[in-house]
Amino acid sequence: MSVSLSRDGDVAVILIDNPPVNAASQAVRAGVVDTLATANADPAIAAIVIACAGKTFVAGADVREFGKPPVPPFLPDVVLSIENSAKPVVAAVHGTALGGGFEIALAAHARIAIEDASFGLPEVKLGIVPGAGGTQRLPRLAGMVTAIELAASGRRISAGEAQKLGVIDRIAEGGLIAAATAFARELAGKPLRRTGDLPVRPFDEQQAAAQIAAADKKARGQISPGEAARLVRLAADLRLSEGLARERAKFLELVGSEQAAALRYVFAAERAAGKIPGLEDVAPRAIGNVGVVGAGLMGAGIAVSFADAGYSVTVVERDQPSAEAGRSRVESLYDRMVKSGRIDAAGKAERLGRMNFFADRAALSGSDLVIEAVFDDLDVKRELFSALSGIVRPDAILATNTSYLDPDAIAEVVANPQRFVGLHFFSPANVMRLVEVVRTATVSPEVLATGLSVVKRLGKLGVVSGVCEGFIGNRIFTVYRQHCDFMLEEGALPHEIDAAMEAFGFPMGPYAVNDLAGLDISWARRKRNAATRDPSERYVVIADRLCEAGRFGQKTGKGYYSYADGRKTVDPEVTALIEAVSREGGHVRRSFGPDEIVERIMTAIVEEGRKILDEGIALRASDIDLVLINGYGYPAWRGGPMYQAGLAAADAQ
Ligand code: T1G
Repeated sequence: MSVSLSRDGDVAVILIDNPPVNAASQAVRAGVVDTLATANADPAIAAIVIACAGKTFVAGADVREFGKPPVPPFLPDVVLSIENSAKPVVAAVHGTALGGGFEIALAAHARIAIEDASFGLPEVKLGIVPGAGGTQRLPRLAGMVTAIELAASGRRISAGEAQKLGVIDRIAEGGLIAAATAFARELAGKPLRRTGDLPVRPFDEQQAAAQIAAADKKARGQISPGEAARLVRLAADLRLSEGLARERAKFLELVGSEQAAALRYVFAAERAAGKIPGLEDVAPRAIGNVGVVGAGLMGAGIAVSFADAGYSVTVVERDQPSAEAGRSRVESLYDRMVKSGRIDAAGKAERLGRMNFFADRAALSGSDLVIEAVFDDLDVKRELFSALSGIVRPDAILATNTSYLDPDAIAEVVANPQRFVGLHFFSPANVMRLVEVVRTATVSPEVLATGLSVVKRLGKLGVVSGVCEGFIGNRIFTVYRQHCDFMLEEGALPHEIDAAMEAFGFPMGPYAVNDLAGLDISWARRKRNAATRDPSERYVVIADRLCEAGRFGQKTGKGYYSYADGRKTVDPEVTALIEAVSREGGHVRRSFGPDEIVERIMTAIVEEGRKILDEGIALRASDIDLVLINGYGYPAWRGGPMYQAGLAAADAQ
């Protein structure tokens, strides 16, 4: 039974039970309509509670029904039957009330939740808009400007924020169902407050318009965020029925769109990424204390990620001044979060309270997992892991964050190398979702499963990669950059390539990214590898020439672009240098249009992706797309290069 009805005196409790996330499947929708009708027809019932069993309130429409012919009752009708119930309906929320789940709660006459419940309209992340009243009811409770931002971003809000906004009425102290039942009983016999009848409170037109414009700009070519924002704005101008009709029409239009299909693929790909053949029955180990060696930019970001997820964190640096510098780097990360409103001062103190900073590696002796983010040099890493082997417990997991070194060469110095794994974070580590979980030759299934489980608890996306130079992401990004440099030699200019890739949907073009990261880092690597470079391979010297001229990017005020007075501008010196290198290479320069630039790059990426699949470095093509989306800003609403080449559709079903 997906939906059951029980009675607690004069209150009916409708309980939805559709594991794993109580998605609003057809059976759930029909069950809610039937039990609601039964409760309304029962003279002994004065009020109604809608609640869910299992780990969460309804987490949305059943995404597995998308792309199939819709079967009634449709969710908007279910939601209307709740709002039009003659008896008060209280939504009792735990876990995540998302999408259609939130819309069910919004249509109830009151809402009560437990402290750690959350609410959101993530439909835009699936390339659609809320389709069961969310765009019309949320502004009637939360206010116009907030509702626009929430619908366009898909952001989740906590029960506390929801209560502050007036979206929920109470936070349950003690048992949720009991509290909801008592609340429903209080409402019995009183006039019903129907959300749809509430007016939209006066709001600042300019702020609303600015939020809508921001939604379009931030979407970088994705349609749904701006459409959701504009639907919310309509709630102030139209009657509820008209607004609902407009919302439904837009939902039906977008649900069949290419962008929605691509984003559903990405949703399925993310869930497939965590399913590793052979690990189905392997239980990950419980991890309590995490040691982080190195508190530079990367190490500090990693330490913050673990503290944010509730782990206790032991940070170790080489000496006391460095440990103090690491602590202040972490504090400044938290100060920025407090400033942005992401956490409050108490949240900062709570997280910092979970972190300790030392200058002595012996402090790691009690850690369950130790990860390092020290200088990416093999000798430095080998010395560290050899020392750690004698400090941590024999079963403590040891992880390297290396980007380019061979983890198996590090594993050689690790006692019990089956407990050694790669966890390759992307910078800034406390922001970027992607972590490549690198499967070394010796890692045990339990440690690999634990690595994936830890990454998931960090709220990040773990993708398993085999061992090769650069793993999945940097290996593909290296090829991407090579082909950009080839085009520079053949006639294109940095700003043309950047403009083409930004129009395609990347937040930044490759040359602007390089100037931001600094050209000197990869220059040092190229110089380290110069002796072993294959002379038959085409090598472009443009970047070396820029570095030789001291043009390291933003940090030196000039790189591929110049940054005089902080503005990025095309630099004729760079154009002249590129033309000189072209002449030296005997190239006849020609112009490149944006479509050819994108086509050339995508072809190269897909070609490298095929090799990565053939070599078994990636388990499935959709993993490659996830790495590019979550590590390099590839626009998710396009699905990914492998998806677009028709190589991944089947992988992530
Ligand atoms: N429908 C069907 N299955 C779902 C699902 C959904 N909405 N959400 C999750 N699952 C499955 C998932 O595939 C996996 O299955 C299992 O549940 C655990 O998921 C009209 C139209 C709820 C926060 O976008 O954000 O409502 O792989 O690994 O990490 O306006 O799932 O085990 O077989 O992610 O604990 C809007 C999407 C839909 C929410 C739980 N709702 N889901 O995270 O578990 S559109 C969403 C999530 C909509 C209305 C519109 C997360 C979660 P399997 P999981 P988790």
